[in-house]
Amino acid sequence: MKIVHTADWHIGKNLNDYSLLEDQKHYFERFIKKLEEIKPDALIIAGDLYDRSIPSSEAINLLGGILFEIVQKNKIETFIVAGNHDSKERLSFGSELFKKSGLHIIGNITHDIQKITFQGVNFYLIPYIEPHNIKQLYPQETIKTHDQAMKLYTQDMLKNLDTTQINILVGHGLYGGGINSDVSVGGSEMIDASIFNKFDYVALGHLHSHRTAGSEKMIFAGSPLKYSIDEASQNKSFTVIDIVDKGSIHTSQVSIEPLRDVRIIEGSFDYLNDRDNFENRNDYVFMNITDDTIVLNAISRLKAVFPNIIGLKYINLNSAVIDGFIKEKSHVAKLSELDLFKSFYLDVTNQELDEKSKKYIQSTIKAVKGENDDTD
Ligand SMILES: [Mn+2]
Repeated sequence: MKIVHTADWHIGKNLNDYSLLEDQKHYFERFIKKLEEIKPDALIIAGDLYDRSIPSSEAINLLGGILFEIVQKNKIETFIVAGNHDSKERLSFGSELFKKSGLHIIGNITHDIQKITFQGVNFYLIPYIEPHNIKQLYPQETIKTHDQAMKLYTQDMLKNLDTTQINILVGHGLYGGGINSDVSVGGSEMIDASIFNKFDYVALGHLHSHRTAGSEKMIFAGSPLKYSIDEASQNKSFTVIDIVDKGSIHTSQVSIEPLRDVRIIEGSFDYLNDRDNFENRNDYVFMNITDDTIVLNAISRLKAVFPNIIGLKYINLNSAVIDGFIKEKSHVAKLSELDLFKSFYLDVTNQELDEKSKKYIQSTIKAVKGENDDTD
């Protein structure tokens, strides 16, 4: 059996002020083409399908279209659990109906863990859980951490696990802590992944980089695209699991070229501001500016070269320069809103605010502050 494992789609996500919907459309067109080549029997999406618990209509339409292509047109049995970004209830809409089409969505947390046997392989599906979700099922127990919650929630399932069969666990959360784990984050959200040692494969979501959570068969698929500047250096991929038989399971990674990359570039303002120095200027770029003085309106000037700039940082400013800048601007705290705007206008345009505009700004300020407008 061949299974594709992916997670953390975050459909509808914005990167700073930019909607990534176009990037996601581009990605998933290619993703579906890859599935048509790979021809997996099953697809696992391990949580965080949407970026928000109430997704936009554009995001819902995009996901609906993708799932139709995968489940209906390509007949790939699809297993989905809700992540912490998804609304469990909303994601569960129609799930009973969809089952018959080969789409299994587990959003709500039920007393018994959902087990679906498909082509002789058992899929155990656990959505993202918070301790209070499990407290509702076991009111008499004291549950403080995610680890305690998961141990309690899975104890019956683990007791009854038939280890002569092929068992796959699907989960979303901060699993890790094993000897071979790349995940060494502490805190109350951490779940000891070793409780799933007896599974043949553990398909995880939550962490956005591809990595293991305790052993090479416990894998975070990672997000399809770079969703923050912290992910700029990550290689994005999805995982293909080839199950020959129990004890013979192989995994490999498949990458898709994004419409726009997310990357960090470094140089002097003059270097960064010269379009001839760069290709792929539509990428989402963060600038590390090496100048030791502040450049006026740097971000709006750089936006002309890099329309999707997501931020900048001066990495060589010495504290004397910063102190001077703060001192120079320290009077602004004492200015009235109108004087503040006048000073801003002068900074940006090099012109004084004219009388007509001044009146307009005055009445706008009053309106915002909820005062009566008596300027007319
Ligand atoms: Mn998550």
